[in-house]
Amino acid sequence: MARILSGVKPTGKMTLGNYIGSFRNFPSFQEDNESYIFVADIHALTLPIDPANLRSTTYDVISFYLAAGLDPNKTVLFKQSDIKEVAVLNSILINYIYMGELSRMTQFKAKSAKLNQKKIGVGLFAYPVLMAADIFMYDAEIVPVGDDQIQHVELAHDIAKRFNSRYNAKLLSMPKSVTPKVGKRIMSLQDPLHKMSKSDDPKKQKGVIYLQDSEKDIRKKIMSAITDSEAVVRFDPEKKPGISNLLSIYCAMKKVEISDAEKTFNNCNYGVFKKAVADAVMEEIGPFQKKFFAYRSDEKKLDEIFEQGAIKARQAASVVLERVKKAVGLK
Ligand code: AQP
Repeated sequence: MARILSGVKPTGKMTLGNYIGSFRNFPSFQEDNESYIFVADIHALTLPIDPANLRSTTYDVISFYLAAGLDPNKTVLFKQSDIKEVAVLNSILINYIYMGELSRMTQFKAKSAKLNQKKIGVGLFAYPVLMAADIFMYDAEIVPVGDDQIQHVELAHDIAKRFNSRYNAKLLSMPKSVTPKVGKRIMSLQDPLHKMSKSDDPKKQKGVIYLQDSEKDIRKKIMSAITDSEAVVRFDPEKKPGISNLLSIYCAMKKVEISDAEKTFNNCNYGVFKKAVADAVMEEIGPFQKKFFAYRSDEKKLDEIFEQGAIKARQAASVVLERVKKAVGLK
């Protein structure tokens, strides 16, 4: 039995990348572990976001969690901003991490490069500190994430080591990330060297499968995915990024090995292969979408789940905060 923690930022329409890399995997942890899954709404403020969009997307994310199979009786489901303790822990931790460490974070470099250099928020820079606070707040040891978040979990591990050794006690958990075997980084269908992201600019949206897209749009996006001229279905992310990405999507959906899929599509043309990928996606995403819309239609029920989750999460959080406050001399 381990403590599990993960979350998703409600920053826009969720993508197939978020689904495969992240919340699709959460339910597998809830049977034999203590599982804490949250909507990272404070993290969503690290880049400009419209308030109405943030409110609505917060409900979307919890509905996706429920549709993926998370059960509020087995998993503590909550909203990050409901846990006041995390703000205090964040303010403490921020003194135990160095500017150089944060500057090296790949995600900060990628996201800040897209902004006006004079308007890069401190919140974006310090994002990994709040993420570490989220992890420590519930004594989490396992953090299921996609590939792009591994570096942040490693940093949290380093902060815990430093903090625990400074006070010579086991005050913070030492987290490890877990990523899915296939699909830990789903790439854009139009630009397969870049990650499929929910905040991709509107011109790039043809390369992004949104979980709320219609079947027609999903099929169209897959059928027009960028490939290559070799006409061989083979996994080679360097030489064949488009086909390799489609193979990852197919294997994640069908839960098969890449080598088996390569055999299945041996001698197939790309049109036939793409159709099989689209069928595999719709087989899983079609029923998932129906469940999502059913949960999403009842905001009152979703509020109740958030309220109940916050009570349980704050109980766990207050234990950790007391421990840390005493250790550093705030109590
Ligand atoms: N393309 C992806 N492939 C696999 N996993 C992915 N994740 C995101 N994109 C992919 C995983 O989804 C979880 C939640 O991500 P997040 O919303 O908290 O932030 P993110 O990693 O920054 O995701 P996006 O879609 O790129 O969001 P924006 O555009 O708002 O910054 C994480 O576990 C992530 O690894």
